[in-house]
Amino acid sequence: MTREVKIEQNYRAAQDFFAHIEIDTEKALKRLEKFSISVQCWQGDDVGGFENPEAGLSGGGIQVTGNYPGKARTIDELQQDLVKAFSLIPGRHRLNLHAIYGDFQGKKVDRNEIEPRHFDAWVRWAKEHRLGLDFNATCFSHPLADEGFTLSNKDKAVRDFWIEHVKRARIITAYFGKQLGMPSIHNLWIPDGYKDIPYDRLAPRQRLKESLDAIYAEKYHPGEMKDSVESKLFGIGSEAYVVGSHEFYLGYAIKNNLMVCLDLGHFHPTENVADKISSILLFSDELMFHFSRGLRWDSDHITLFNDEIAEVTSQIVRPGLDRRVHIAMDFFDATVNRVGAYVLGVRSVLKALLSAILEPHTLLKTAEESNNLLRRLALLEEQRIQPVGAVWDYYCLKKGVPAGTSWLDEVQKYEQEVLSRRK
Ligand code: RNT
Ligand code: ZN
Repeated sequence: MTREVKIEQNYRAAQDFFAHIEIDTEKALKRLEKFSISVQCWQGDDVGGFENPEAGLSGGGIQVTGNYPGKARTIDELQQDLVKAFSLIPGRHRLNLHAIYGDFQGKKVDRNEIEPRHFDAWVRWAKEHRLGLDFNATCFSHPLADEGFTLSNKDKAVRDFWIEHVKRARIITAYFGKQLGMPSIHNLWIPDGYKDIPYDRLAPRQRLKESLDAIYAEKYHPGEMKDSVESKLFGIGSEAYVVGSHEFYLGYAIKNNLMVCLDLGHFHPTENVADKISSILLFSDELMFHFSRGLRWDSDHITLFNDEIAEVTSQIVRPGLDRRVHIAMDFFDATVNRVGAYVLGVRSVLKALLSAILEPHTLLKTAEESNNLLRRLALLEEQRIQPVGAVWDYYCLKKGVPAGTSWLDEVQKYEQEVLSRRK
């Protein structure tokens, strides 16, 4: 029996099983297909970017470790790697760019000089591959970020430089949206904070608020561009104080009609980030996520289908918030094949979404409504061993991408034929 036939057979059995818990797997797959994940360009080259090929990541509370061979060094290489990664991920997704990934053609273009034309190579590529685009200002890895403060810097000239950068980043984002005929999201994260205990926690936040007011004074059509702001609990070199905390941005976003961006690695390790969705969305139309995996002090390990992702995806899927929650990926690991990291990370999120869609929703609701709390708990527990994998493999088969772990062979082949030749 061929593997395809086996997958089909397993799927039919799973379909029957899920029908008994009142779940239609065909409908479930149609729902899964509509999730469009924004894939981070920066896993492909360790957040290096193309401003200055010699320089790597510097400053700014994020760090990439590892030196696995074969990282992308040019736009062409990164695009080639992304095409490979997308070919192993079922569904139609998006690319999330950072401002340092422009096509600067060997010229020095400072952050306060970037223009839409520097990103035309990406727009053309996105159109060719039918991908959406999102964007991020890059407020790190720059001499004016080295002292750890950008938009909240004491020096007005430094603040103005970064305000101009973010304004331009929003112009580029709106340009993407217009070019592609669908909204593009601009996310803002800044590294500002202190390594050690501050005396004054208020003044930097006041300055950040003023800088944001200057940036977001410009309004764009939501059909072209939407904004999100990303908080953080602490970073490397900002252990004692981060200006853009969760409370800061939650307040700012709700007052100014922006989205918050919840990065799963930016909260206390035991904090339930999934629980925030149903509260925030009562006061805000939409919400953005950076799916990541926090591990001790690091916030950016490759996503896996772990308990946290399962809870978050359930909190999106159960109340039907599929269109109001935007999912972007944010991890960077340079110790493994980078293309494989993309594939593993995004597929794990899709699996979690599928598993959430395949929960016995009607049975769970009935149990809860009738106060049968033991039944509710038992149903949730049983979900752990339901044949979600059979439905997933079938989905991969239908989408023409490898099922199971057979994508690893493709990644290995690509490493031999392409990545290992990059010296
Ligand atoms: C950093 C934030 C931010 C970055 C990217 C590269 O802690 O998570 O989102 O990872 O902008
Ligand atoms: Zn993030």
